[in-house]
Amino acid sequence: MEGQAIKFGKNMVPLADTLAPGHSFCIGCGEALALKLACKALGENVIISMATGCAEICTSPLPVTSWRVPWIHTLFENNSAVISGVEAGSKILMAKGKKPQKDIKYVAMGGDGATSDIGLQALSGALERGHDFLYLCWDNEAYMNTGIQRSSATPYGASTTTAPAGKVSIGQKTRKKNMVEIAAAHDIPYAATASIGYPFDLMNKVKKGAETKGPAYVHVFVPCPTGWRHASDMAVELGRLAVETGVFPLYEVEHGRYRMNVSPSTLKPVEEYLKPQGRFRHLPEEEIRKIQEMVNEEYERLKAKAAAFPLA
Ligand SMILES: Cc1ncc(C[n+]2csc(CCOP(=O)(O)OP(=O)(O)O)c2C)c(N)n1
Ligand code: SF4
Repeated sequence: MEGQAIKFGKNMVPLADTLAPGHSFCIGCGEALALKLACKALGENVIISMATGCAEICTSPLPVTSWRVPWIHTLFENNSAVISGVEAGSKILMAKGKKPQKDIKYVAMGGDGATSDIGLQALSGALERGHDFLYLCWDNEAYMNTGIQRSSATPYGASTTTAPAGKVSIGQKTRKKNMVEIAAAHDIPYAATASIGYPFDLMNKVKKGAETKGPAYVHVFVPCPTGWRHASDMAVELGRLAVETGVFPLYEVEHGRYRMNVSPSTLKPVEEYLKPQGRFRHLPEEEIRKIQEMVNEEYERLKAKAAAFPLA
């Protein structure tokens, strides 16, 4: 099945299905959809290391597993160190003429907590050493697996169990850490954002990242009905609205040069994205206005960088 695909409109969908049906993700989970799409794009010749989190727990409840490819469960802290070792070790074996001989892709995956907080040091080390691997971050904007605790990727104003909205607080008071810029600051050959609202763009970026020689990083936006308190049929729509409002722009960075992939002539009001989500429902008008200003400012900054340092 490796390499085979079927036509869907003007796009091709890989037949590879290395994540078997049968898992325990919540109904309507955006992370489950992103994982399925990424696995299709990655194909069969892949070794995956995965930090603890929803994607790990929901695909490997012992004694069963959904994985049809070599897959390693790692700690948060050592995910990128583990894939570095797998890549370096198997390349030495191949140089000595031993199996595996195929063109294997090395992929590490983790949630936003695993990536932007606890696993950041090992990830930075692996990017800096220049290992030939792809890192995929599933960004549902909190530590969801253990009960919706805030992470450094939780956006301003969101209510979580450890930064709850109430009489004395509006919820998260800090701004979302920009992981793509941190990855790109290592001057790696490929860094990008993707969203489940744009599934073909997502698959293309995962494929491109996996085929890049050297380190690649793709940050994937995955709405979470349980943690964001949105309807279970809204994950894909919110994945689109985040892009259309400028909350989560789609772009690529190659050695410091930028390309915006979707740039609407006018952005939709941020309120359209915030309103369907229970985690933002407490926000008064002035806070929504403040979020709109933050989004406008960050979007303009990104556009300026893309204009000043464009990708050919
Ligand atoms: C060092 C460490 N701290 C805490 C935990 C407990 N823990 C397991 S899964 C998890 C949440 C993972 O969150 P994230 O990485 O954002 O992925 P998600 O579940 O949201 O997909 C936590 C805190 C742990 N396993 N290791
Ligand atoms: S908590 Fe959120 S990310 Fe985790 S399985 Fe449920 S919907 Fe998916």
